[in-house]
Amino acid sequence: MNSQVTNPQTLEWQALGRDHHLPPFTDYKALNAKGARIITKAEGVYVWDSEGNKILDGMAGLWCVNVGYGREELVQAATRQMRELPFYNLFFQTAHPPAVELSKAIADIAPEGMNHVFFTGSGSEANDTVLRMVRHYWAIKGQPQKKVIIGRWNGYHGSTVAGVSLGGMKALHGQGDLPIPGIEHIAQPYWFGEGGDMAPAEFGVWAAEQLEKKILEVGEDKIAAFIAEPIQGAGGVIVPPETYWPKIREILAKYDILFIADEVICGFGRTGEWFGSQYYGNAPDLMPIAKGLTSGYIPMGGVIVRDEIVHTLNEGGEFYHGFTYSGHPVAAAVALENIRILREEKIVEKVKAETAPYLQQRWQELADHPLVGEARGVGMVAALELVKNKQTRERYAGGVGMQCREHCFRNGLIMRAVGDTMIISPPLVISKDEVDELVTKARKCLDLTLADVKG
Ligand code: PXG
Repeated sequence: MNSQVTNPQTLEWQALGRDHHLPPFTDYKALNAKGARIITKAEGVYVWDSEGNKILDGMAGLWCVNVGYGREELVQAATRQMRELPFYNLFFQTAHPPAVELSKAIADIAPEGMNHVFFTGSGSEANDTVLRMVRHYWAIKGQPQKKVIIGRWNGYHGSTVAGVSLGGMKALHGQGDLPIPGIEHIAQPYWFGEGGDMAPAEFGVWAAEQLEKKILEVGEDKIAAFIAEPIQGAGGVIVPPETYWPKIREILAKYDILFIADEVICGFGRTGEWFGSQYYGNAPDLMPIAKGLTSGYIPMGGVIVRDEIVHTLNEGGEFYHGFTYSGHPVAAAVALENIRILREEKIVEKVKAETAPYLQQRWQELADHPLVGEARGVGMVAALELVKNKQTRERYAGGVGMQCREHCFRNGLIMRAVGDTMIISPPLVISKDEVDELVTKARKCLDLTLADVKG
């Protein structure tokens, strides 16, 4: 990117980054060779870089800016709260209005029977909380041997020790000697990548049956919980075949284990329902949340907990767990205002009735592109599988996803690449005109990528 730099400040910021900053999920040597793209401001569904380029943010930041950029109400909410009470902790039998009022606001939109929230600073901390909470729950119930948590290969639950362990990304496991003991993984419901000769419906049942197989292998008496994202996000927007969740529900009903639905991406309207679990008709016991909770304006996460678990925790004495910033008053005030905006502007309803059907219809048009093996999506998330051969699903050797992503950036669109799966998750407030712009730019970048490989 240095070759296109015209603003001397860009070079300065890149140098500061190179000399002092260790950014997350980054190959430092590779980044330092070219310099980071510097994002300086944002409004609506657009961000601007330090070179003045206006870019449509097809990823809502990092799956989180649900109400879009530039919402003055959120700025005001944070400012008011900083003046009134910038910090107080919730340890040692204290509370403050934003934390308890936010708990109620979340209970109002959460599935039936989920009326309490434990707050954290992030989605990763939410999953660390979940791990300790479910093991503590079974210990209180006199079954301390129920410790094992079953996750899925290629699931993503964060970057802390528990998050990486619960997640099923082998590259992450390879750094830091993870997973920790007591975590098992089963196949993901990724038909396009792993369905082989099975039809999607058949593969969905097969993938769900892996849960029962694992339960029987490990022993129900040793299993604390099953954790899954309703739709895998970071793994590549993996929308399970329609048969998957009904079969999982059937299996969960047979065994005495808890169900954790990681709603960090699917929560707060992404699917056109408040939570992905509601979209699929699932009834989890615990739901880690983050991202869309504050639309990313300020860090905050949490775990929404089913009443029965809360009743048990009530009998267990002190739960020795919490973070300095659990329920931080400024974050809670922003989250409250964010939920108020989502509700009053009927943003989730609008996604369901208007913009998501439109986005999905326009997205499907990309399926006719020679590079696209599958176009899929739900609500405001979608994916394209880039292939060499549409029939056999054969990929290009060496991959084309990163090339496509680069073309997108250069042409004013942020679309992510997970291998050769291109993914989007735009702000929920994207208009139909902006959807048109997104799809037009995506097609142009597919053309440019195809031209590269045809050379
Ligand atoms: N659960 C899920 C389902 C997530 O997507 C986390 C937990 C962890 O949240 P925090 O707030 O600790 O980051 C996430 C985060 C990507 C990407 O590459 C996705 C996430 C984070 C960073 C990168 O798509 N999701």
